[in-house]
Parts: sequence; C-alpha cells; structure tokens
Amino acid sequence: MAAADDIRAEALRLRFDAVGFARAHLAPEARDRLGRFLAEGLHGDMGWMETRADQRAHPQALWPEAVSVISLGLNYGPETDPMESLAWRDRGTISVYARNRDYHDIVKKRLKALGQFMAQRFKHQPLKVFVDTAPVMEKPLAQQAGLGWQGKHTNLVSRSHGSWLFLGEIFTTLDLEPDAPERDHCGSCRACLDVCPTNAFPAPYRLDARRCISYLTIEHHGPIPEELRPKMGNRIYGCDDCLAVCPWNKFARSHAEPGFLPRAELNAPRLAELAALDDAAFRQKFSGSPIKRIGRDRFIRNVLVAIGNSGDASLHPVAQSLCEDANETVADCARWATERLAA
Ligand code: B12
Ligand code: SF4
Ligand code: SF4
Repeated sequence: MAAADDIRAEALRLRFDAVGFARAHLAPEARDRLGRFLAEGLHGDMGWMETRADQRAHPQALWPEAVSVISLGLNYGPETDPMESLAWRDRGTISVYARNRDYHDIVKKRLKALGQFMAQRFKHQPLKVFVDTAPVMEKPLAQQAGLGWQGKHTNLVSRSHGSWLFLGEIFTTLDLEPDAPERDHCGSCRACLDVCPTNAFPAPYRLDARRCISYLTIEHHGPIPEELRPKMGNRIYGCDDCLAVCPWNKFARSHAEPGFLPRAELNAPRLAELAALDDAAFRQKFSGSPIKRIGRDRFIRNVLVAIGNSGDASLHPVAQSLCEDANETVADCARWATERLAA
C-alpha cells in the first residue's frame, strides 16, 4: 500500500472522519489575507496572532523540515438544533463545542496515536502534531488537502459534515501525494452572513473578530463594548449561529463521540445558578471543559450580559447581588444588567 493510503486507513480506524494531504506550503492568497486581517486590527486583543504571524503564514517557518501536511477532521455534529435555547431567556446558551469535554484533548490523543503509528511504520521520518493552539492556518491547509472549503462564514465547510468539523494536523518529512483542493460551493447563498447577530462580517469570507460573540465571550478580557451587549442575547460561551444555518449541514450526521455528548447541566443552564458560582465552584463545575479556561470572572461577565438581556424581572436581584463584586468588570456588567432590567 502507498504511504498515503496506509495513513488514511489508520486515521479512519482511529475514528477521524476526514483526512487529506497537502504540501507544507500555503497559497500566497491565504498569507496575504492573514496579513490584511492583522493590519486592519480585526483580531482585536488576540495579540498572539501577530507575534508568530510569520510562522502562521509559512508552515516551513514553523518547522523547516516539513514536506507534507496531513489534515484531519473530527465530526462534532450536534443531535439537536444548537439555536433552540436562544429563545429561553432565563437560560444560557453554550456553543455546541463546549457542552462537554475539551475537544483539544480528544483530537490531540488521536493525532498522537496516528503519529505513533507513523513513527513505527516509517522509521526516521520526524513529525509534529498540531491542534488549534500552534501558529498554523488550519482552515486554508484543510482546504488545500481537500477536506472542504472556507465558506463565507470563514470556517471550513465539508460536503459530508457541513460546518461541524474540528481540525488538526500532522506535519511530516514524508513526501505524500497531495489531494486535490476542494473548491467553493457557497454559490449565491448568504445565510451565515445574514444571521449574524452582531454584523461581524464586513464582507463575505471576512470576519471582524472584535464583533464576533465567540471572541467577545471567550477571548476578550475586560468589559464587553456596551453597544454589542444587547445583540448577544443569552449566548454565554461562543456562538454557533453562522455555522448552524449553513444549508450544507443537511448532509451532516450527528457525532459518535461520547466525549462530545452534552453534559446535562451544560445544556441551557439556568442563569441564576451560574451567577452564584464563586471561583472554587466555577472550577469544579467546569473541570475538563473548555469553559474552565476563561476563568470565573470572564464567565460571570458573560452570564450578566445574558441576564441583562433576559427581560426577566426575577433576575434583577441576582444582578444586583453582583454590583459590588471584587472584580471590576463583573461589577460593571452587573450594574449594566440591573439598570437594564429596571428600565
Ligand atoms: C483565531 C480563531 C478564532 C477567532 C477568529 C476567527 C476567524 N475566522 O479568524 C474567533 C475567536 C472569533 C474564533 C471563533 C470561532 N472559532 Co476559531 N479559531 C481561530 C484560530 C486559532 C485561528 C484562525 C485564523 O487563522 N484566523 C485568521 C484569519 C485571517 O484566517 P481565516 O479565518 O482563515 O481567514 C481567511 C478568510 O478570511 C479568507 N478570505 C478572505 N477574503 C477572502 C475572499 C475570498 C473570495 C475567499 C475565498 C477567502 C477569503 O482567507 C483568509 C485566510 O485563509 C483557528 C485555529 C487555527 N490555528 O487555525 C480556530 C478555528 C478556526 N476555530 C474554530 C471554531 C470551531 C470556532 C467557532 C465555531 C467556535 C464557536 N462555536 O464559538 C467560532 C466561529 C466564528 C467564525 N465565524 O469564524 C475551528 C473551525 C473548524 C472549521 N471547520 O473551520 C478552528 C479551525 C479550530 C479547530 N482546530 O478546529 N476563532
Ligand atoms: S459565531 Fe456568531 S457572532 Fe461570530 S460571526 Fe458567527 S454568527 Fe456572528
Ligand atoms: S451558509 Fe451559505 S454562504 Fe455561509 S458557508 Fe454555508 S453555504 Fe456558504
């Protein structure tokens, strides 16, 4: 069997849902667009995107020996409509990817298993595994490897899995036959652009992260700009709207990964209960979940935005009880929510 066939078969045996091969080289357009994204400041306070931009734009600047990239996708297609709980005002909506275990752990474990297989099968061929945290442009590489195309919402869309693929890569010194890149199948559709609650797309295929609820609730430190708060509804961690409305999801199947099954208490949790979490209770509740990463203060800030948007007078005392919180961002958001509910 050719090396690529061998690796593909093992990746599928390890329960990856998509696998493809590309040269360890990004098309110049992807590099230029990254440069423009950063130059226009669309990354907000994600300063880490700038500091290693050269490595992000050039896989061989990250690892000079890399010859090929193996791009891998793991399906996390939800069983129920991710937008259903947006209407439940006294509850919070947590994005699909964060309703149970941290996907980084699950993807990395499988990447390492595939890496071990390759190390045994192809001796003296070094490799490196990456998922999300390294300066790698995962989406354009996945498109080059034929896994899907970057839709107008900027994420990778697959003809078999819709918008619901996590991505990971193995860089290798093996010279693997590249797959044909996938082409764009968005056509005249603009469902993802039109649904975005905060108008975060200045144009198709371009995202202003500073307006994206995923950025505001997960990456952004400090107070959330006041003009955006009312548009966030009850989204307290991430956002799935632009992914969920994509018509290509009709080909998606729900995932078969027990680690992605929603934990009952993270499925539309009650805002009043979340607002009562202190640091220790927060860490205990979100142990093993990606949510733990943002810490209690940022999380309670998000919960208070949702409380302010709830229109539910019974949550007024909950917001009021946090107006003197030791964290100034929490206290500021509590005052905002209290005023909004009193109005
Ligand atoms: C930074 C980041 C974010 C930021 C910025 C997102 C962004 N679109 O840039 C924020 C915090 C907002 C974010 C949010 C989310 N993220 Co994120 N994020 C990343 C990260 C770390 C880097 C992405 C990046 O390089 N951005 C920089 C910009 C310049 O790159 P780009 O998006 O590829 O931009 C391209 C387009 O703009 C395009 N382009 C521009 N103009 C034009 C014109 C034409 C005609 C065309 C065709 C293309 C085009 O070219 C650019 C370069 O390819 C990646 C992991 C990684 N290392 O790649 C995960 C990643 C992209 N995120 C992921 C996920 C799941 C999400 C969320 C769905 C999470 C959630 N539910 O809340 C949301 C989705 C929001 C959205 N619509 O993008 C997944 C996406 C999987 C997939 N199938 O694509 C990734 C790949 C992580 C992973 N390993 O699985 N994320
Ligand atoms: S994740 Fe939500 S806020 Fe961000 S671009 Fe998509 S729809 Fe807009
Ligand atoms: S919703 Fe439409 S425009 Fe957006 S990514 Fe899907 S097919 Fe493309």
